[in-house]
Amino acid sequence: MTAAKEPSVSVLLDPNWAAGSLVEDVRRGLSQHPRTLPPKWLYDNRGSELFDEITRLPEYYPFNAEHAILTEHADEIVTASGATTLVELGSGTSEKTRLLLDAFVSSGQLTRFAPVDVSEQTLRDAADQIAHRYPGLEVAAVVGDFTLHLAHLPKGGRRMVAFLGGTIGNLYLEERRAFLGALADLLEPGDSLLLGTDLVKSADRLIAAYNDGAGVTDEFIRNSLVVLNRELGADFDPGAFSYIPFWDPHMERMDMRLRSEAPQRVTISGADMVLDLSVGEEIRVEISTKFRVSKIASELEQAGFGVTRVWTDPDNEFALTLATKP
Ligand code: AVJ
Repeated sequence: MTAAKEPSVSVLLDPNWAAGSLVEDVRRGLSQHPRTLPPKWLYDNRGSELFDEITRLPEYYPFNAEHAILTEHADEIVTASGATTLVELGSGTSEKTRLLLDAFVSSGQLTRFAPVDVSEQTLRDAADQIAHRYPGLEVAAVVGDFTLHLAHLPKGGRRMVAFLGGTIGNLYLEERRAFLGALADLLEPGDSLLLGTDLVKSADRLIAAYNDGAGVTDEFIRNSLVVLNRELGADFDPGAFSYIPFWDPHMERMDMRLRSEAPQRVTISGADMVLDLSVGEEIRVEISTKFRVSKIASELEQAGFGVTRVWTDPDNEFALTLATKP
């Protein structure tokens, strides 16, 4: 038996969010129409806990659908990738990744796991657990933003970059294009991307998944205001907003907003902003784009990947695509 190695953790994100890109993001986003907050700032410690709770909600099918694909096909994915290093972007608790790691470990081909996430505590906990569960595996965690810190991903070996959960759906088309293009540029021939995407389905099922009966998603989205209050000394009253999730059939995406229930003035001192919100005015906190298999393939090919294989769950709710750098 090899003893568990301590995971290494590199911190690329300033632990003081207000000193980093949060201020810029907030200034830019809140002066747009509709006013917008980038979803990555949802994942403070509380937000990461709430998201973890979301994955256990009966209505939140994407987690279970992707889990089913990995349970069924992890061995094929591992073999098709031929990877010796697994990088995971937006790894969170890396819960589903264990299915991949199990298959990798039994194949004997994996030597290194590099999870990347903005939430430092969640990442440290996940890295510790994984290092203990897979002794002999080198765990090199990165506290960073996958849209900014791609150049710092570990190099060498054959890499598979897993980007699971449908998180790519949080990005707008232009952002997806930039992200996939940058990723394709820095990968070496033979490296691959395992991309999880939620698929277009009935509006009822989608809305239920983002408007759960227990109100966890509402609290998760509302937590964005708590983050701004704490990090930027803002004075949002989260209770003065209501949570409005809706399906945009034209853009084929869920759109999650907070609506001001009263005329209110909000001061965000750390961003030097005063917002006058009218009754009914909305702040978009997150989008979650849903895909068709043909659209995934064309976006990947435009970025410079070749599609190696696509797996879906039996109900066709979710897809995992393995795309390879030629
Ligand atoms: C983590 C981005 C994949 O879009 O489904 C869940 C986040 N937001 N419920 C998603 C989320 C509200 C989730 N992703």
